[in-house]
Amino acid sequence: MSGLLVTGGAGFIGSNFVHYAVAHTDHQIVVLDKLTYAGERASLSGLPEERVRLVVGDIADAELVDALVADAGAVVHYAAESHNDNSLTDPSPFVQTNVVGTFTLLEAARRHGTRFHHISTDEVYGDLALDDPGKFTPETPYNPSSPYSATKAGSDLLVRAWVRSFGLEATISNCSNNYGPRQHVEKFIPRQITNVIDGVRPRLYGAGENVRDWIHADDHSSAVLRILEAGRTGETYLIGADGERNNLEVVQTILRLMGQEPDAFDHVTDRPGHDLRYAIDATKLREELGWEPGYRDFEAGLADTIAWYRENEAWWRPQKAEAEARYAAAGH
Ligand code: NAD
Ligand code: TDX
Repeated sequence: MSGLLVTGGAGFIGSNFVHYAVAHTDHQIVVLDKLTYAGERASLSGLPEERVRLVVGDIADAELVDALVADAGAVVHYAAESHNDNSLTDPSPFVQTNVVGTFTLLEAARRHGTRFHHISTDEVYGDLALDDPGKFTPETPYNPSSPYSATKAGSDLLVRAWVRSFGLEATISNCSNNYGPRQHVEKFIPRQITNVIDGVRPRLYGAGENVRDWIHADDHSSAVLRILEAGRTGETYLIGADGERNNLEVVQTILRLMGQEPDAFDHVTDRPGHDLRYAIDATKLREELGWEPGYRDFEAGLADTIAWYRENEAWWRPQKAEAEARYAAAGH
C-alpha cells in the first residue's frame, strides 16, 4: 500500500489528513477533489510537490476514477457534501456525491482489487437522549435523521455490501464532530470564531442544549492511519475522544477565549429535526488497534484553532459572506 488516493483531500478533514500523512508516513498521495464551495486549493499549500498531487475532478466521473484507482495502493474516501443545513435546503448534491460518488469509487476498487477505507460519521446512528447514559457502538442500529446523514448511511451500507458480495477489502470509520484548522466557516465552531473576529455575536440554534462529541481533526487522522495499517476487512471502527459538550458551553468557551462577555451571543431559529446528542464509544479502536487521541484538552485545542483563524483570515474571508447569506435566507 504505497500510494494513497485521498478523495476530498482539499476539504477540512481530508486536507488535515494529507498534512498529517505527509508528516507521519512515507505515502505518496494523489488527492481527487472537485473543489466545490467547500474545497480549497490553499488547504494543500506548503506540502512537498514530490509527495502530493491534486487532481481536480468528480468522484462520480467513472472514467477518471477508474484511472486513478488503477494506480492507487489504497483509497481513503473523504469526499462528500458534508453540511446538514445545506442538505435541508437542497438534498440533491448529497445523493449524487455521497451515494452515486461512493458507488463509482467502489466499482473501480472492485475492478482493480484495491484496498478501500470509507470515512463516515456518527450521525448515521441518529441521536441519543440528553440523559441517556449510553453511547454509540458499532452495533447501534442505523437511524439517520437528515438528508446528509441518510446519504452517509446509504454509502456505508454500499461499502458493507461490496465487502460481503464482492470480497472488497474495505473498512469503515464513523467519527464524531471534528474541529481544528481549515474547517469551512459554515460549520459551528469556525462560524462563531469568525463572527467574533468580525464583531458579530455568535448564533446558537435553539437553547444550545444539543451535545456534540468533539475530536481534533489530527486525532481523526491518526485513527484513520491506524485502521489503514491494522484494521480488519469488513469491520467498522468508531472514532471519538470522549469530548462531549453542549453547544452553549462551546459558544461560551469561545467567547471567554476571545475576551468577550459570556452572554454576548444570540439564540436563533433551531435546525429542523436537530439531533439532540452524539456520543462515541471508541473501545474497539482503542483495544483492538491500540489507538489513543493526542489532544486531551479541548480548550487548548480550541485556543489553537482560534489562533489559526486569527492568523489565516486570507484563507476564510472569501467564504464568509456567502455562508452568512445562506444562513440569513434560512433564518439562522
Ligand atoms: P468538507 O465539506 O470540508 O470537504 C469535502 C470535500 O469534498 C471538499 O474538498 C469538496 O470539494 C470535496 N467534494 C465534494 N463533492 C465532491 C465530488 N463530487 N467529487 C470530488 N470531491 C468532492 O467536509 P469535511 O467536514 O472535511 O468531511 C469530510 C468527510 O468526513 C465527509 O465524508 C464527512 O461525512 C466525514 N465526517 C465529517 C465530520 C465533521 O465533523 N466534519 C465528522 C465525521 C465524519
Ligand atoms: O450557527 C450555528 N449554531 C449552532 O448552534 C451552527 C452552524 C450550528 N449550530 C449547532 C448545530 C449542531 O448542534 O452546532 C452543532 C454543530 O453543528 P455543525 O457544525 O453544523 O455540525 P453537525 O450538524 O453536528 O455535523 C458535523 O458533525 C458530523 C459535520 O458537519 C458533519 O459532516 C459530521 O458528519
